[in-house]
Amino acid sequence: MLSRRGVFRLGAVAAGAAVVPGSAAALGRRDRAWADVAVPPPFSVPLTVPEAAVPVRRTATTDYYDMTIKHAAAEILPGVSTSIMGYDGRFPGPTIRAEAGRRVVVRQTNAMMHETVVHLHGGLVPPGQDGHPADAIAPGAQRQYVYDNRQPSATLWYHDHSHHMEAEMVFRGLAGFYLVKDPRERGLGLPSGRYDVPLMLRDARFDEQGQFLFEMDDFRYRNTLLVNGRPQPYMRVDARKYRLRLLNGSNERYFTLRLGEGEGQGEGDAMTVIASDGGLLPAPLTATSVMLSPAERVDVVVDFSRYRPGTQVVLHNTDGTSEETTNVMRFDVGHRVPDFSRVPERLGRAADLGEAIVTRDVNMNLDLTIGQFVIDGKTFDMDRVDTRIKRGETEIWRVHNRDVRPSVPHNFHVHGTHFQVLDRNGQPVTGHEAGRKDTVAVPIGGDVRIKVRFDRYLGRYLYHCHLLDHSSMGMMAQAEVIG
Ligand SMILES: [Cu+2]
Repeated sequence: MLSRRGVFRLGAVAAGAAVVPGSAAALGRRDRAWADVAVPPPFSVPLTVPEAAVPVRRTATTDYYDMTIKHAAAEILPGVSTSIMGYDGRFPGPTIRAEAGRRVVVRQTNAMMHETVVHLHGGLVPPGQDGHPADAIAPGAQRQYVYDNRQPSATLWYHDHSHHMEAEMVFRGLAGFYLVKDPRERGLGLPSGRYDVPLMLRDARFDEQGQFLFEMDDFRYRNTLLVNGRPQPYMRVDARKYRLRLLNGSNERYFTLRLGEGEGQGEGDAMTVIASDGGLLPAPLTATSVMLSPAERVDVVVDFSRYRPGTQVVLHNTDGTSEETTNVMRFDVGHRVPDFSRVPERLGRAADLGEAIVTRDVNMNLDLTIGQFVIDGKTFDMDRVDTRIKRGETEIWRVHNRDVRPSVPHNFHVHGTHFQVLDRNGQPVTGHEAGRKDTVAVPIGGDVRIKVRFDRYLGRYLYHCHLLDHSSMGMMAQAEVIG
């Protein structure tokens, strides 16, 4: 049964983001009466889990994968074929499961008409493997990415990073999970196998024909929530513990996630937070809600055995402003099954980043005179180095969001390392944000201090806002790590 989705409602503002004068969002605000494609009612479509990528060859040290980046069709809305861009034509892309210390080589063939480049988000890889926009794969060409996986267990993802085009290309489907597992994690006894479930949360906008409709910065109209490419799905779960790897794969939407029966009012049910962007936390934490800005990840363990079989538990987005944007997915609790998994008191280890030697300021804002987003007054230029940083030296970066009027949220992503968030608006961060991060929310008019150190490779790494429409419109810069 399909229901016609309602027209745009005033107040359906994603993430408190601004209407930018002259932007598509501002223009669209005039009562534009368009008919959207039929979107199914919430929780009527089963969740699917992205299929695992299968190596074409395995040696003693290395797993080799072949992927083709291509235009394809996906059934996202029931009975509707939507054109997508996909890794192996999948939406989302296949999940790569990597072993720490064991090399992964991915040969990417670009079968599209556009150039593309693949970034491993959260990967501690040399600049040449990081997917810099200068390293684009031309249509018809191939590129081999070598990932050494010299990093602990973590939920990473790979996605397009094309110059000025990453927003649209990720929106159209160029994203997939990349999960690293280390021997230490194997000994912990966390839920694994089919009880370890990656969930890519994002929004989308469809036209009347059920095709993706991408307009720059029109987040207000991206009101269809997808989990692993399915609209507001349900998932049958056993009454036992699950590890849920939550990734915000949206371009611009923020999620504040709560779990509970009913309408999602009041305090959420407890989730055990075990990991952030950079990997396992030192110790598990209990949270009743988690906030994720675009590209952030959090791994939680949820024990469904505390619910009676037959209970329907909803993952709510309390940042949502309508039924469409508050109901993310539903877990339908089944029978109790034996559960030998556990969440031990000690989980991961993170190296101390030491005392900072250098302090820098990074300023992010919308420059209304040029209608572009800037960092320290400049739009991205791939031939310009914005910051030089000595390898092995610890720095504190004060990242400022200067956009108060109009108010625009931003976040901050650094390639090539994991940082520690010291504080936001002077207050220490808590929960998953206290773990190692590669992306952090920077509130309107606020600032975030992070402690950063590049230990590994020399060369150029990007830093940028991960509201991808902003980075596509210039909000990106690069650091050169020097010896
Ligand atoms: Cu931004």
